[in-house]
Amino acid sequence: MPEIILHHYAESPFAEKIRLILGFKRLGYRSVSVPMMLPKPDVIALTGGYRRAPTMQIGSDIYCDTALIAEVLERIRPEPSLYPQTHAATARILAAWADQHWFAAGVGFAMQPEGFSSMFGHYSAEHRAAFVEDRKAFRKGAPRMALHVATGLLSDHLGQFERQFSDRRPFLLGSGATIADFSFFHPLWFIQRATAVAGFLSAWPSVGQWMQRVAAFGHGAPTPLESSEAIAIARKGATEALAAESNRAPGPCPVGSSVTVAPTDYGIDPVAGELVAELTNEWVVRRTDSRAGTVHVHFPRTGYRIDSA
Ligand SMILES: N[C@@H](CCC(=O)N[C@@H](CS)C(=O)NCC(=O)O)C(=O)O
Repeated sequence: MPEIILHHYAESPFAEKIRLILGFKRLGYRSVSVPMMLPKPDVIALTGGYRRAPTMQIGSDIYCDTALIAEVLERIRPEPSLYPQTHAATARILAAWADQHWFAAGVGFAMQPEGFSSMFGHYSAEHRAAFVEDRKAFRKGAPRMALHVATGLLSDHLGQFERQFSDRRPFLLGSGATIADFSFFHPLWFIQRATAVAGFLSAWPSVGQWMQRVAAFGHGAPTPLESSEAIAIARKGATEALAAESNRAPGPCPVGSSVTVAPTDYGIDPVAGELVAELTNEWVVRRTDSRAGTVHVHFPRTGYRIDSA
């Protein structure tokens, strides 16, 4: 079993998605606590520019984006599956929709002024102001979902889930949890943490019970690790063997060329390096860092762009 290192912070909804998947799969992992805003020098040493949370590290391989991290965890521990054959496509596509639009609605709702104060009230005024500035720059150019739009979307879809749960299914797609449950859960978890506005969710009690079932998966078995130790592990570790030819899917840039890869939605800081593999839904970029040594940074293709450098 490879040693899994999760770089994350407590308040991050996407990190909560992965912590719960680690619990669902009953996996142990090393837990590195990262800052919730820039500067993040130890994260950047590993990724080369990608600053979003969480990231996952195995030796000298760094995996960006929870969609890819979930696929890698499935490879490591196939059972219980996040993508059971009967729902494999539906669950993945629902999860992708939720990570984009349901997340935007969850943040739009939770971050209304009272929600923001209840979630971040324990931080100093300076920390709160710095956080607001950090997120403005992070989301520059990305549309923000207005509160009334977020409230309308959440209310409509939560009502639909509530009615569907009347058939007593325990999870969104039936008897077992899938990736869709984790992706629909984490934006609602974010709302729960904004205690001043969390009462909104009580209108949908069956959804609340489903949330308890998902939360009950827990967070797996973390043991703490310093970020400097994670960098040392990357420096002396090995990268995983690249996937077989049969799994490869040529894209716009030739393997071996210098490229940049960046998210297409927000936090669009590019990572530069040599493209070493193009898989069906994964790009692998090799880069060398003065502290972390030579690493392979992995991205999903969906939601990311690649350009010749
Ligand atoms: N599509 C990405 C989204 C990740 C994301 O937006 N993470 C948030 C935290 S929940 C983030 O990085 N915020 C800025 C930061 O933490 O620096 C994924 O699935 O991993």
